[in-house]
Amino acid sequence: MERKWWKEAVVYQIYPRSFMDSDGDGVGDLKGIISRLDYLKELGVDVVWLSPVYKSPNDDNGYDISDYQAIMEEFGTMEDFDRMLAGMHERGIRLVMDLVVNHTSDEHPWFVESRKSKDNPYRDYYFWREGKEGKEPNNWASCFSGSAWQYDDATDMYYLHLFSKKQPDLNWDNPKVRDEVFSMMNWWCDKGIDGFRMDVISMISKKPGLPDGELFPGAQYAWPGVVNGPHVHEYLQEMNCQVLSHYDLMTVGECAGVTIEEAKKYARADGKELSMVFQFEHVGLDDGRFGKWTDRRVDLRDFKRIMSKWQSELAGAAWNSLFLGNHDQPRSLSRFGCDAPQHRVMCAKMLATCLHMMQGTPYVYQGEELGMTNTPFDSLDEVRDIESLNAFRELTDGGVVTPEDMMRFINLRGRDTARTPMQWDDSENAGFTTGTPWIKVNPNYKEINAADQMADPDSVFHYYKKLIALRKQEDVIVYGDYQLLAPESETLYAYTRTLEREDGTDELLVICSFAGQEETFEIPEKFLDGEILIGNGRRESVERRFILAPYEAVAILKR
Ligand code: TEU
Repeated sequence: MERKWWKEAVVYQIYPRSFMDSDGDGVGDLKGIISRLDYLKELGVDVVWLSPVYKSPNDDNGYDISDYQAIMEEFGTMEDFDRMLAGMHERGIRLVMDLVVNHTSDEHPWFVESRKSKDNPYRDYYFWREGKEGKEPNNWASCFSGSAWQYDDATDMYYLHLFSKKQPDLNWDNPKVRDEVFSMMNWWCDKGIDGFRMDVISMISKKPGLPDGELFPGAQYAWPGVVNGPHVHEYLQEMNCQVLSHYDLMTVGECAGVTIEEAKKYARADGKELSMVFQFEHVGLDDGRFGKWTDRRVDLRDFKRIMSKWQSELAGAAWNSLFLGNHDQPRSLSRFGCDAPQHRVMCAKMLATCLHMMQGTPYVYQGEELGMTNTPFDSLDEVRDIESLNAFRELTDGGVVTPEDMMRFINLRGRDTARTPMQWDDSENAGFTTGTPWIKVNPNYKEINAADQMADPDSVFHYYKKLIALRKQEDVIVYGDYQLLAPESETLYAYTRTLEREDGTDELLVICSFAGQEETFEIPEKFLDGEILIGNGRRESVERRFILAPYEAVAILKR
């Protein structure tokens, strides 16, 4: 497979609002990021994915942009941005910006103009439709509850918003919209950034006529069925031609609903669209009747099946991304592992081993390298996320879920659980701010923080540092073929990676126990003379029969 820098990289996601506050207003900012660049260098990450820092009214914490070429006041200035970018590049760290162009803020000048009149030159930058029999133009649901249409009395019409009503969808079928977006992207690339993470990019092409979706029994609105639309690849190839192909970039498409076949188009090896995509099948395994609002746990056999499918079926055709958490997901340790104090450290290292030994570009979400856990919210007034607040109202008002159960689900699956401040040290507010943080700090910051872990060679932080270094050291981790072992096991995830080299074959065996009790594993004959590359236990040598400690992980390399 062709070598590319972004195939060999490890990406670190910064959610700027909660990363580091430099001026005591309780909100993270660019100067705060600058003050922590040496931490990122120490960890060894190659790329930073920076969630949006553009001017925004913050209805969806920056994913509602009112000026793509200005920095949100709370985060600082464009000069701060330039200093941050220079500081990253001086340390050999690349910067990937979050591109949110399926929608803008309703306070973006384009939309302010568009809503003024039906014949405004910007009218067709968005989707405006007449109502039907006094109702919305179709039955589409918003991802943030309710209808995907908002009535606007200025022109007695509705506009489309797949997310909040302050996030009107851009009409990508309008070539003027595409040209405006490409011009803005070139402006950022000319500033020297190194790529884009493309927010809900699989939704930008809607079916002609915006047809109704399939209504489930009892539902008032339907999933819009807008992913992988009729022109999405055409528009991305145009973007590649107008922007991406002119720079040495890494691009990752956030593609809810993407299939293997679609991923082979989005992340095609010939580079005519994107470098890679985020697929979401593994983080949908524990969904239930009300989507994410459940207390279901992921079944390991399902997890292995999905991860193995993406490892095996993309191989050679397109490149994988690897993630267990981000700013939209609960903390991976709490969701996929066990965050109980007696198991937390072992389990965090095990999950990291399981993910980072796979083929694809790994993403570390801020705090994951410390084994940070879900933050508990005692009441709704501690919750900040519009998705959770809207869902609470919709599901409890409707009487389908009790407020107590909904708070439980918010604590298990709500986005705020992973959006609380980065835990830097054991001082007040975990060293994140000298002010009042915009959202509560996880009470466990005295037990889980960066300062303690940087001083402890056995910490989760130093384990991640070793994993990240190994990816640079061993080509088999990046380019080796994947093969699942023991698919039927409900507690063990074991797989191999194999790389043919000119002078031999490297083979890696990865064994991860997801069990809270001892498990046994028979080591295949060929690995008996291998070396332990990394492990979270005290194991020194390879025996035929491993008695794995709870949440033990080990990777054995045979050259
Ligand atoms: O998320 C897309 C998306 O589908 C989210 O709604 C996510 O899957 C869901 O919240 C999981 O419960 C992107 C951004 O990552 C997210 O932060 C934004 O809120 C959203 O788009 C709108 O821009």
